[in-house]
Amino acid sequence: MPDERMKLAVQSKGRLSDGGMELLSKSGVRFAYGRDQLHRRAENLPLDLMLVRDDDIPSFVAGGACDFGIVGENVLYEMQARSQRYGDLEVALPLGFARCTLKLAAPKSGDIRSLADLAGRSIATSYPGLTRKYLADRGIEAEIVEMRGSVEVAPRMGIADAICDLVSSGATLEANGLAAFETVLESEAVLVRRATGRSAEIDTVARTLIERMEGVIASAQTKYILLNAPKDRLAEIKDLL
Ligand code: PRT
Ligand code: ZN
Repeated sequence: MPDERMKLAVQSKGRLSDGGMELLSKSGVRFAYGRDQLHRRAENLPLDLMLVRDDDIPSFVAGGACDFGIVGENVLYEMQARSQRYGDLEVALPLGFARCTLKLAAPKSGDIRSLADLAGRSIATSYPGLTRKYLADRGIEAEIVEMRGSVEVAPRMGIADAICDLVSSGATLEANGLAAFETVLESEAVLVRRATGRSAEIDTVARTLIERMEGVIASAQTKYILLNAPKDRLAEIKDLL
């Protein structure tokens, strides 16, 4: 097809949408203003955004409705742990934002302090696939209680003995009297794609976008510092930096 456009799924509203739109903007992609809640059309690249819930992104990319998506590794690997349908998805580029950690945590006042203490106990989580696999790989048998949200209140409400949830600052755990004791997954936003089955034309557009994103990410990780200093103390300053 002569006018094929790359379709990229981005979260419509939430922690991934601002970071995703900022990265696209810094990568030089300009979008036409429009009232459409679901689509944004790039003006200077053959690229269309599809604005959706983050949980639907792996499914849209796996099914071919979109070519690429911006999603948290936590959601991507959870879907892959749940179903073979997502087996063909791969990370095209780690994006360096929306960093968080999936952690096992339990009430500070209780008797669960380590992985071994979870044997025979119950764990509330929105990540049953990842939690189940993590425990099974380590030979721990525990009951998984699946919850859609507010996982941190489960122990206090007597729903489960422990939780497995995303943590960034740790404030939510602290406010609920919980302490983390094990890291299940370190996560960041990633650009995801199918390993196979894209046209050469879409891959050319994707390569351009990925190269620009790499440039933006690399420059965000370096700092340009100007300072006045005595020459004879340069070695000392370099050590400090
Ligand atoms: O509506 P939609 O389904 O699209 O959005 P959502 O509500 O599912 O997702 P959203 O926007 O909350 O998060 C999107 C993605 O951001 C997640 O899938 C992660 O990849 C990433 N992310 C980064 C986080 C956090 N940090 C985070 N702290 N997602 C959720 N949290 C929650 C966590 O679940 C817990 O409730 O924040 C709380 C803990 O935060 P702290 O700072 O108190 O530790
Ligand atoms: Zn979601």
